[in-house]
Amino acid sequence: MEAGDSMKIVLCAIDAKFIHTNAALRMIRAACPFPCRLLEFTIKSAPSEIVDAIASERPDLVGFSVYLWNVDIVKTVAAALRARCRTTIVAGGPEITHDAASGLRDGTYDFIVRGEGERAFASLCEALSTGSDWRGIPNLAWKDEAGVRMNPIMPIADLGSLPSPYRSVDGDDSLPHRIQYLEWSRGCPFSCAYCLAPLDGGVRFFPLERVKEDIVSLLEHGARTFKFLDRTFNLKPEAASELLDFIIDRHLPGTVFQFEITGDLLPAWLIQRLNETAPAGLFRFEIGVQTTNDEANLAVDRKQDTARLFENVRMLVEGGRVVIHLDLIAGLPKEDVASFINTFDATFGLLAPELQLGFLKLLHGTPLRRDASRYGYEFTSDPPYEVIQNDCLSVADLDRIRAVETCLDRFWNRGIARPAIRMIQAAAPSMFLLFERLYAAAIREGFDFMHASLIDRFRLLDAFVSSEFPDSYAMIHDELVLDYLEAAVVKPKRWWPERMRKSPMMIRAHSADPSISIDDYQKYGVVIRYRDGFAVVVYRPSGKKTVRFR
Ligand code: B12
Ligand code: SF4
Repeated sequence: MEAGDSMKIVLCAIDAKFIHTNAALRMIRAACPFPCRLLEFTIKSAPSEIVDAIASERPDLVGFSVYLWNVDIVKTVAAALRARCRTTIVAGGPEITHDAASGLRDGTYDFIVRGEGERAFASLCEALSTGSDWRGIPNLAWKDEAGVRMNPIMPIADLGSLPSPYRSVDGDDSLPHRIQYLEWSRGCPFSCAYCLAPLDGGVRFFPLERVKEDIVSLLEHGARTFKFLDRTFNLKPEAASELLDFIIDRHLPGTVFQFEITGDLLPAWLIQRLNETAPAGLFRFEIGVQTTNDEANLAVDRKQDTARLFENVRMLVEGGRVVIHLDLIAGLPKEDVASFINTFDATFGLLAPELQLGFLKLLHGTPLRRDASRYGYEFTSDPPYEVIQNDCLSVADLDRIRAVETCLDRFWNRGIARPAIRMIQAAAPSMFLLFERLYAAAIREGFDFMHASLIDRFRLLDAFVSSEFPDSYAMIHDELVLDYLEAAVVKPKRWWPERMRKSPMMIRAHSADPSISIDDYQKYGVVIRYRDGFAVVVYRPSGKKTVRFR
């Protein structure tokens, strides 16, 4: 490329799955003075397909966005591209920001942009196109004869000056099917030692009005699932409430907005307001509990008022309007297996509809990775750098936690047998130990966690409950059968032995709820004994309905 020419730029995103979108490259494209072609793939795409697509654009410069989930495939693609055509290769993103030297030393990338990329990328493209000196551009790293050079990272102070990527989304047919990532703020005021957010350069906000305009524009273009990337959306509760009210006002049927919330910072008035005004299912709050062990929190510099956090979550779960997703991390320093069992049992007891049990990752750039030897950490050398063991949690302990995570994910988080599991939880001293025994029973039975059908899952649970809770089995069994019928979309196969004479039961059901015709009861109904009466689930083509009667 000659100095003065307009540059041909390709930006390449490789997402974890199709439903995700790469927000970083959309922001970078919007801020770049040259037109950029955004090519988006997933980690399942074949590297050769990605290389072909990029090379066919004959780009002067290619920008890759590098995260933990795509660092390997990006490297493969970049190396193949370098062998195939002459192009400048630039990389940025959290996985390369804190490991820039290795990406430059092996020659994969010509430039790395550390930290926020909008300004640095725009300046680099301008400098390359005019042939001017790029050595002074903040955030830029490169390699020359003297070795790797890294300019200091300068956070963008005035986020409002960055153009929005969401005002020209015409013609993007994928909008309704993918998550749209929105930003109101960047950075986090807290300093959890396992997290990258504290390194992002302090909390800064985009103007609220701009965020509202982005929402309106995306809704108009068919987007329905949104996630705010703010590390703590509720940092300014009054303004957050204003934004939530705006969304309540403007949302369309089927829209979902997700937020990361710091649970102990939620004021009671805001919870109350949401419980009164939020349409059920419109908002999903992801709340990090991580651990209830104060010593572990102290070790990772995480400030958390667990009592307050639990109280707030309880209010939200009881309110039933906002979908609550809680996160736990196994493998934090000072948390042995006994402590983790306490953390799990207490958190599960909140009965939030989603509880995600994650395993600690020792991310490049984090204080915990630097201090790893102090806590005896061993972790995978390749991404995702997951804990293998530390000085208080052995490989075997982590295997126990993994077994529990499997049951949690395959039953509770998928909404299978919720009411029955709630009854089990009320009767069990420890859900951790119970899930662990369920896992062992499943393995004995040769149960296939990945591919098990609904009927297999319920059969497993029923047999397990009959051996674990013989005294309350009858009650939990009734609940399991009804849960199963309600989970099925069309009339399902039975797995319980009891049958009843149908006709007289359907006449009784019809007197309890005459809105369904006798014919429909007979044709589409399945009747079961339920508690001290009966229940019929009617699978009419127009919709399913449950009728309880005595
Ligand atoms: C969305 C998201 C996901 C999505 C995937 C999204 C996708 N496109 O496929 C999902 C939910 C799948 C996911 C999963 C995980 N994630 Co995640 N995720 C995020 C999240 C919330 C948003 C990323 C984002 O878009 N940010 C907004 C943009 C604007 O900021 P940015 O990414 O930092 O980009 C800026 C700069 O980095 C730079 N930049 C970025 N790309 C480029 C490219 C060029 C050319 C240039 C010049 C600059 C540049 O400029 C950008 C604008 O300033 C971040 C946290 C956050 N709020 O950022 C975590 C984050 C990226 N995830 C993280 C982690 C640890 C995980 C998991 C391991 C968590 C887990 N389950 O244990 C998994 C791994 C998944 C896997 N399959 O292996 C870590 C960091 C990982 C890393 N080093 O890459 C983050 C930072 C959260 C944290 N703990 O701090 N994640
Ligand atoms: S874990 Fe959450 S609260 Fe802690 S530093 Fe990261 S984003 Fe902030």
